[in-house]
Amino acid sequence: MTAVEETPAGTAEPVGHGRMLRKEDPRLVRGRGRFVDDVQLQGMLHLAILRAPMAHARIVSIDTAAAEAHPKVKAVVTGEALAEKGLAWMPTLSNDVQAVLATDKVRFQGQEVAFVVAEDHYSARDALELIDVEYDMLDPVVDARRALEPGSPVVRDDLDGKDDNHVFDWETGDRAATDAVFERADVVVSEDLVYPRVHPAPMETCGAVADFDSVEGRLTLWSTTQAPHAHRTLYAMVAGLPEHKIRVVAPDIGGGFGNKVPIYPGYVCAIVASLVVGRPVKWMEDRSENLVSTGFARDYIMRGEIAATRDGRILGIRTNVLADHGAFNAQAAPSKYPAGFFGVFTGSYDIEAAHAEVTAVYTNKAPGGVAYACSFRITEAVYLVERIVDCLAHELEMDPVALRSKNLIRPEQFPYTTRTGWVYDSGDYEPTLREALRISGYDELRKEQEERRARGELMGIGVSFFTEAVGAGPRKNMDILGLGMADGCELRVHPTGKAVVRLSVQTQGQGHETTFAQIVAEEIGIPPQDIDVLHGDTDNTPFGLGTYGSRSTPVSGAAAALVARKVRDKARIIASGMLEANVTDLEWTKGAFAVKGDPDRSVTIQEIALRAHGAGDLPDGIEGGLEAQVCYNPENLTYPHGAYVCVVDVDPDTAQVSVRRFVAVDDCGTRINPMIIEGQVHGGLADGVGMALMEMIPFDEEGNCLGGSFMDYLLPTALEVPDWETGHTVTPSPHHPIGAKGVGESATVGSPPAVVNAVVDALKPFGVRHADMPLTPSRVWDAMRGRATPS
Ligand code: MCN
Ligand code: CUM
Repeated sequence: MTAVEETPAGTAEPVGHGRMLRKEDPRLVRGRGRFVDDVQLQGMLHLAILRAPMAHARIVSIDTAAAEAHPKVKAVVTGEALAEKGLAWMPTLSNDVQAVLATDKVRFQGQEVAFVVAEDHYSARDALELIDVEYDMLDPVVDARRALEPGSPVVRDDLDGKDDNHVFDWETGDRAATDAVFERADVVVSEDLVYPRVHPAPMETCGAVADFDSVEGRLTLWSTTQAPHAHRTLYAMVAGLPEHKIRVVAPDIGGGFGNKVPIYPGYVCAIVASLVVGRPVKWMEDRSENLVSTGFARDYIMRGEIAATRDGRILGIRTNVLADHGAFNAQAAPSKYPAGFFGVFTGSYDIEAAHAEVTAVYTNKAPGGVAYACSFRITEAVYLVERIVDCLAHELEMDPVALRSKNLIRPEQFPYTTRTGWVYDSGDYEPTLREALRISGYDELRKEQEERRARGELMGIGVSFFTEAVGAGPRKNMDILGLGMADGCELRVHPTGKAVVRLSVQTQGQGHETTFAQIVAEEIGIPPQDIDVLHGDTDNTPFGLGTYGSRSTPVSGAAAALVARKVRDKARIIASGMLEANVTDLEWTKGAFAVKGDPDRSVTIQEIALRAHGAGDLPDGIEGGLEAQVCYNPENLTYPHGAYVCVVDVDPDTAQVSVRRFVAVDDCGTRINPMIIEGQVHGGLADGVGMALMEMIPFDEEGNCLGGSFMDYLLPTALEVPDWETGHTVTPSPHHPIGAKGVGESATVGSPPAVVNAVVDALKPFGVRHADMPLTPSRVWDAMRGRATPS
């Protein structure tokens, strides 16, 4: 990256796409961001939640008398009290219900049991200790593999007639056709792969400030949400408040990574508390509460099988998955996709047949699923296919790059319909792979590896190639709880030629205030510095489903480009009046309309804006003002892809893995701000190294969560990651107005298999073909000694 290409925020160039420092940073780096916890309201009270200390127990009684007697306590609320108002249970994003506060039993360690509202945060916390709950211990179901055994404790006996822990069965692809190609294949390779339970762990935990105005009947909720509009609709449905009387504000958000998609009991408790006490109430969870109780990710136990010819032509892939959904099915995914977009598990390869079946179960663990930069379970899908392809390379004694290269979908096959029915919009895979090999110096690396191996050193090279499906989604087949996944966008150009664009999506660090200004700038020629981006306030932005599944650029970004074009169309008509020329005789150059063949006769967008709002006549039928609104319903998802190469060294004496190099070549179509894209990729690669080597939320046999703090749940730091080496190719999306595809999750999705493939490659001298994440020294040590670590 050269400094010359960068433009400091505040200068007039460049207009439109290109490297530009983030407009949000002056505020954030000066400590002037405003996060939920910064909201201070007159008379505000503080809420703290009492959580279950065990995974599974019946509640016998709750004595709140001592807590209520605490001088600073204003209210103590239990599940029973909520039940009287019909608020003890709330719907989840997956059409299940989840307890706001437990009434009958607690179903996971950390579950919400009661809350206290007090004058300050510390008193609220102190008073929790004064609540006396009598529990009757029950056996928990902790291992998903035992959840369906007869006699297993039933987690969800609250559901009518439920006598097992089954959540759903889902399948995709053609079983018979797949079995047939497996029958005739020369080689079949199977492997059991566990994608462990991990956590998005955003820097800012979840929280809310609820302020109910009983005179106006209006609720204002500041909350850590990635989807303010969708949350508002759900609150209206749950609490029975009229939707126009609810305002959800998401101010600055300190990272989301999917963690802030669901509605958590804490938000609902804050709302109830404000309704009951008649004062504003703040709830902010601490780090342990966040790790123990909020949306986890992954927890997929997969069996992968791949069939191929002896010379490395992949014929089919099939897989069988056991998904641990925890105590409530609260995962976020479009309604018709109970396993998210796992259906893209055939990856980037042109194969003959594929089949997958997924069974989901309840266990006594925190609910969630999907979250953590996952593109709706594509993380699991990509890990499966990229690991199993490496296992095949191992069996065939073939170079993993050569094997991939031989099977990649070819450019002329796009749009490509996969064997499970996904239509990849565009792609040109081979150049992306070649670019990654070029940057990494792949052939040289293999030579070096040979030399090192001869000296007894353990160097590994891992490759992954991924295709993602992002930008949910076309209304015809995608919704969340019945809400179509479209996004609105509104653009107002002021008389002086400055503009405000209002989005339905919600940045949590992705830089929307910058890139969306750039998208609009590119279309109407107003410099991005002159365009403010408003988002995160349902009173001031059009409806839309929010930010997750890397959908902002594919959906809302398209809306931003189209709304700008709509304004430009109107500007053209006004310009024709100003220039006394026919609209068809006008030419658009960035920022101005000129008469064709007479470039001196031109008007800038700023001049047009002034005329649009000013005195004097406008062309017939044209109303004043320069504003527009659109709602964009995507035609298809966008399918970014990438090729990654990871180089690791494993210490033969300690089994410690160190990531020496990581090369990432991403293709997200048209690039709006390359610097922000690189930032997104850097962050995602760190996620990937973290998951591959250190992150996991484990449980003991009693269901105690063993990953409840950053002492136990390890996140990668600058010490564990290398200097990232990034590159790119550009294959525009044919259906997106500016050809852009999403990129926010690409690196998190694509990098874990590259790291694991590298570690397994390093262990080749020991005959290792697979080892499960996270590849901690003890697991690598076990793998070197031919022992499986239970996972
Ligand atoms: N971008 C671009 N050109 C493209 C594609 C994207 O310049 N062709 C820019 C976008 O304009 C935007 C950013 O890259 O500023 C990410 O865009 P996109 O891929 O559309 O993803 P979203 O904005 O929808 O962000 C969501 C995605 C998800 S789902 C997770 S999870 C994740 C991620 O973003 N969480 C993040 N990246 C994160 N980054 C930060 N800092 N914090 C999080 O919580
Ligand atoms: Cu699945 S994490 Mo992101 O889609 O918010």
